[in-house]
Amino acid sequence: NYIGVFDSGVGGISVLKELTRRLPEENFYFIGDSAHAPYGQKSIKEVQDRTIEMINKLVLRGVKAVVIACNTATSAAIDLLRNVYPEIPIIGVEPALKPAVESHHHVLVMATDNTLKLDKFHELARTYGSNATIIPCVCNGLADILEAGHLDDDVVDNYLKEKLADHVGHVDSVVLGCTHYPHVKKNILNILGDIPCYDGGEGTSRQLERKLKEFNLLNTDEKKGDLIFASTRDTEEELSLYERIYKA
Ligand code: DGN
Repeated sequence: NYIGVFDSGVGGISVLKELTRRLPEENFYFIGDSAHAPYGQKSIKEVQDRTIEMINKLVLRGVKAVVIACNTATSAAIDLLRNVYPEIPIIGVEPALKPAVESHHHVLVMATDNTLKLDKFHELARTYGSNATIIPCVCNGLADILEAGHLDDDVVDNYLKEKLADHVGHVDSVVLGCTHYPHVKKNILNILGDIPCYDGGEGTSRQLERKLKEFNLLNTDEKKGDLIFASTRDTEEELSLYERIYKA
């Protein structure tokens, strides 16, 4: 009676935090594909293949629902996965443009190359772009830095300072369109200033709750609130990084 949550690596843990906060009685099985991270610059076919392999692992464990806690994998593979597993609710994550454009005019969207290239983002930008200027910011390499365990140090800050320099003072809000980036939200806002910041975690947790209710899948077992971490880089060091990030 577990919900499977998947990301290319540690990013999905930012979504997992929202999921366990909203649904504390559910049991979660989180798996990161750290051995093959990052997904941001892989070919679309490679991302699809990796995503299918990872979801197969979750399905083999008998999960009742799947959360793809990765913008890149959602954009590249969610339609495909829903065709392969029509009987399992599969929930994805997407850049939170909608809430951002409601009250802002210059919206910076930080994400991977693939996410900003794929149709999903272009559809979102078409839908919400008439209300605001959407400014894409490809952050290749940032997920790798976080995968390497740099969470709050000069490596992160130097990357962000360079990447965001041109935008400081020119944007009034920021969307974190990669699930890795909420882990360094504080560092991002230190540079951009104290502007509103949106990510897809909360929307995804609301969507999961809706689906569990719709499919009558809310947990009724005695066992509640369990959380298991797994990784394709199955070392003690990796799993303790996952736990450290979850608790941060
Ligand atoms: N965390 C993933 C995302 O939300 O797009 C991908 C990061 C990566 O693998 N580059």
